[in-house]
Amino acid sequence: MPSHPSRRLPAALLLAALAVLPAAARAADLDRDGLDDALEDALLARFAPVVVLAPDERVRPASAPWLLARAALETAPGPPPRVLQASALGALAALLIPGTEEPGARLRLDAAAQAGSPDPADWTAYGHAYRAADGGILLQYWFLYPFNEAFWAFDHDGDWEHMTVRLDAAGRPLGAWLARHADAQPGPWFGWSALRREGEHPVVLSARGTHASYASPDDAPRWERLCPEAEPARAAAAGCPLWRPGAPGFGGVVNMGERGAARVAFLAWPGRWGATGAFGRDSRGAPPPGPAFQRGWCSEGAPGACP
Ligand SMILES: [Ca+2]
Ligand SMILES: [Ca+2]
Repeated sequence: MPSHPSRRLPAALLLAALAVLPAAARAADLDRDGLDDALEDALLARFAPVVVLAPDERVRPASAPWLLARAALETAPGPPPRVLQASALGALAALLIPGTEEPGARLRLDAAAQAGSPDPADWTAYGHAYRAADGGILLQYWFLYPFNEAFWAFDHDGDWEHMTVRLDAAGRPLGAWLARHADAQPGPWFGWSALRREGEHPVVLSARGTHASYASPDDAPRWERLCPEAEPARAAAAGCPLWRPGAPGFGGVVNMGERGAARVAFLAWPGRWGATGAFGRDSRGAPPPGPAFQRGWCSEGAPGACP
């Protein structure tokens, strides 16, 4: 047993925190990054990817509220620390349980939650739009899979993955970086013409279990298992589930805002998104923190682009 208490406050606290923000989200630049939020939202929807899952994928995507409703929040180890984040989530949690606002805090997922949601209506892509260093705009799409299930030595809860679409100063798409494993800040580059597309939506393949992003079956190392087809109709015919985030029946594209001015409360929470690491063991280090605390968060951004 860990020496620090695990208390269950899943839906009650965390979802209450999530509900705090929408009324304020009507401001033109709520996330204070200098970009009009309506423009951010429109661009994120316009260029959202089509994600092709492996035919035998056992860990499906989820939304943050779906996962938080199926997890306990554990305090950080060590003496009661000071509050580091003043997010709605951190502030609310700190009122109730000192230590939950710390980077060492973490979620503990219900065992059944590791498989993700069987309902595509829960599959939500999380957007992050910000100014690029070259004057364009960058559109990140973060995908939440509750578990990385590949090789036991590398498994962990909280498998946040991402890709980044690059627009030039005129708003034209130039290409995308696809994050995969250690190459995730922002990952290998693919020009727009090198990406398969469905309209203006780039198509990416999500590797089985690891959920790393690839442009085509040939793009992946041999140890990864992908859908053998990247063209959506052929992929569907091959039994590969398709995830079109903004299309009817799916969970949408949610703009998270910026870490210092979040539009969803969970973004500013610095803790880790799970408690299980390699070989199924309890781990404080293997499960990653949320998107805004990963090194790829503001890749290629202009100075001060991500407040
Ligand atoms: Ca903004
Ligand atoms: Ca933004």
